[in-house]
Amino acid sequence: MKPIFLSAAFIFMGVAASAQGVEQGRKNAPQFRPAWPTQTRAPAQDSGIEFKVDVLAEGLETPWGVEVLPEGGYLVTERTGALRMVRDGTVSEPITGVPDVLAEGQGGLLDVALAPDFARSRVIYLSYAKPMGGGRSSTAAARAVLSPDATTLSDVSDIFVQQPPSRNAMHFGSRVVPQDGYVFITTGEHFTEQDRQLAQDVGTTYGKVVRVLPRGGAAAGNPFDNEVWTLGHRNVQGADIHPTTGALWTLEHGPRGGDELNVLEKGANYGWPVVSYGVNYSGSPVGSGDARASDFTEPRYYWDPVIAPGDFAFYNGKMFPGWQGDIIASSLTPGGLVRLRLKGDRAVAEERFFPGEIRARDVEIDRDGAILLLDNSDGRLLRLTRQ
Ligand SMILES: [Ca+2]
Ligand SMILES: [Ca+2]
Repeated sequence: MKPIFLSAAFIFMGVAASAQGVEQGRKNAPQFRPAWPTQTRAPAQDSGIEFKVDVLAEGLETPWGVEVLPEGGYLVTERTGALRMVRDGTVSEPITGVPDVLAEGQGGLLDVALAPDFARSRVIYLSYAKPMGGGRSSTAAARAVLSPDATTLSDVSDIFVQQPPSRNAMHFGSRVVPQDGYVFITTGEHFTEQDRQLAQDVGTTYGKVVRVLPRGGAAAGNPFDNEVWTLGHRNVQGADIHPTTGALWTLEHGPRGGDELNVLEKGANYGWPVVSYGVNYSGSPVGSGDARASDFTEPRYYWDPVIAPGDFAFYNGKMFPGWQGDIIASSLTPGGLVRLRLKGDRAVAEERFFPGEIRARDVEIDRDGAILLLDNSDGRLLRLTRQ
């Protein structure tokens, strides 16, 4: 492991807490007011943490997902299609048996996650962009069994394939969150004005979070008697289970402004592409031109300008005891880590680390409470510990 050096925590005006949010520039949609004062730009907080950063692996090709193995080591996906093991300073050859992926646009091999009974079953789940013929693709998720020596996948089968396939290799999501008895998979809506409308259509799986059985098929108790759990999402690349309520929380990419933290409730509609706290990349209004409407569930937090969230975790480790239950999110733009202090389901403070220095696609908590980050631009797996 070799250490690298990143600047210390972003400190706002040198004070421990401020009534103002972190320094982040002008809003793209200043006409929108939050539904409550800390729904965006919660007061900045400096927890005084200095990280030591070790490089566990480098030279990875567009790394997208990382997972901690109970026996030590890390599984890492590369968006170009390889699943590898990082252990003791070495990066393995590609693990065989990974499904074919469409590695175009934003597509490719995406997330990797362990089944709750992995220690006994060796079952893992992958999400990926599945080639569907005719230049089309779908977000998909597969179940597989990892060999004891972590060189091979066997018994590989899809548990979810998004419908209908799209010609637009954009906005695939996707994270996989396995639970006992079912698996959550987050998706996207393939970006275009036409495709995004399907985020409101519960007969399709664009712009949805789905809940399926561990071997595929709609889970019992789903709200629409199909795979759909929630609707009205744009491009959901962050997901984790709340440590006390057991609810799935998600982070999704907004347009220009309007990245959202959502608490998922069975059957709820999160509004895209009808309402958004951001505007289209062209500057034109999204949908109705409003940020909210009574039919739609409000985000618990939003960012404008965006943080471009890769993933997040509820912090549960021992290394940073003051952060228990906080949201630790990875940011692609401006980059680095974003920490949200929560009270119930609302944010009360925000902190940033390493903006502009790491294009962080994924974040995980290591077995000892260290924070793992995948640096998407430099192909590195980083481990952050207390200095
Ligand atoms: Ca929304
Ligand atoms: Ca993650």
